[in-house]
Amino acid sequence: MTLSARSRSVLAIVLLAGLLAPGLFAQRTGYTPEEFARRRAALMDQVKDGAIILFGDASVPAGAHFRQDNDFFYFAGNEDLGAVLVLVPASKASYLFLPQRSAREIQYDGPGLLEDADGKAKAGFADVLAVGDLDEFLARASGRVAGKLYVRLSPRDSLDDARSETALMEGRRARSHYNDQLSVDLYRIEKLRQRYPQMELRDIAPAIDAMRAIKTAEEIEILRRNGALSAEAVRQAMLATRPGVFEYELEAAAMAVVLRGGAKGAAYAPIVGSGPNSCIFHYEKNFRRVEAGDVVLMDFGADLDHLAMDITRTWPATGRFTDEQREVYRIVLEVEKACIEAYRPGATPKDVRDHVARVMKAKGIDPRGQMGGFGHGVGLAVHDVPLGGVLKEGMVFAIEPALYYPEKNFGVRIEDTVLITKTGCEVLTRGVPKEIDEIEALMAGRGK
Ligand SMILES: [Mn+2]
Repeated sequence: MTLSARSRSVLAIVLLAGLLAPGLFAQRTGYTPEEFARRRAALMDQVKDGAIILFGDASVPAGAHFRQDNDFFYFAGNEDLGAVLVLVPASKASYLFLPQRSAREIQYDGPGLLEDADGKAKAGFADVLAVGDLDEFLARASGRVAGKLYVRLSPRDSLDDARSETALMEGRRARSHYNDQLSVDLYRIEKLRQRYPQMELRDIAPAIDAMRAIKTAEEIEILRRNGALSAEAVRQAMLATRPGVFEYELEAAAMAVVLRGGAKGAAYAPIVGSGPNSCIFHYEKNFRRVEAGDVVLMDFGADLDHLAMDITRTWPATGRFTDEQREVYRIVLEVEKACIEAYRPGATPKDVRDHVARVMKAKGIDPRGQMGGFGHGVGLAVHDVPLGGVLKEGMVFAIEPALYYPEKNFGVRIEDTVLITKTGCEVLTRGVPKEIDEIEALMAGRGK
């Protein structure tokens, strides 16, 4: 890494960000313990019998903040390493199992829930127990669980991969027989089958997905704040753009805003593609110097309170689109806005496509193959749980039409994250301009 130039620009931008929108940074969001207790009760109401077992993650990835397994966090609200959550619907009781740690481990990593008497009482568990006692607990509970263990048999999702994408990555990893060992999730399933051959293992993921698809009031508050924070981040990247700037400086401008706003980081590796890189869907090297005549395509969102956000904007390096860029930009923008108009409870992908087709026809615009439809859900994962074929109030979607012209060294993608409301949708990421004249006016005022 070229440390000196890079760290100097990060520092300058952090100092700059200190002057901005204090309201956005002074707020705090988060969850109450009651939120997780409500979710556990709702899952037990769906499942009714057996025991539900959810495993937390047991290790911290290298060089990163710890971020708990999504499904475990959604119900446990706990970020201790190596934790296991057990719910017993027959008695409506939930138990958290935690590893017992030495004084030295606690000295290094800080106290967890086992060491926190107040926290234990507030978290609403029937008991917090040592993870070494889990099998004894399950043996004692076997009479009450009717021979059924509900565990996650479907793949996990992660911060930036959907369940299906995790499975895809696992498949790719296993291409070589040197790498085809079972994942920790599959190992746990095998272990449960070996230890409890008399028990029937059932997949809890569909019940979890049905809940995660509809955002709660606390989640909506966090998502609104993340929408505003992530939008401000992209706006600052726009303001920092000029010919000669490095792509990574624009990443730094955005990161400074979201870190200062209390986000754990980006929800995925920030994509800052200038010129030819704007045509690479998941470009994240961000090391090119931006040239006059380029567009910059930035795809960015923060990870705030365990919820992701997803925005893409495309803007001209000089602050003025060329005629050709402007023409393509307008098509993508009109498709995106027509999608937003059509997002309301009850709408299907076909309804959205039909509306886009009608709008484009009325405006005399050839959408060049961009037809709209549904994007992807956004929540604990950037590519969140599957949301089915009909929009419902409380769902959150990213809408992301795009057109790419690699032979002309530019592509345009415009993406907003929206919350489905009673009557339509609320654009959570509206704080960053997308109209051509708004972008050009903002950039005209940015100084040289
Ligand atoms: Mn997206």
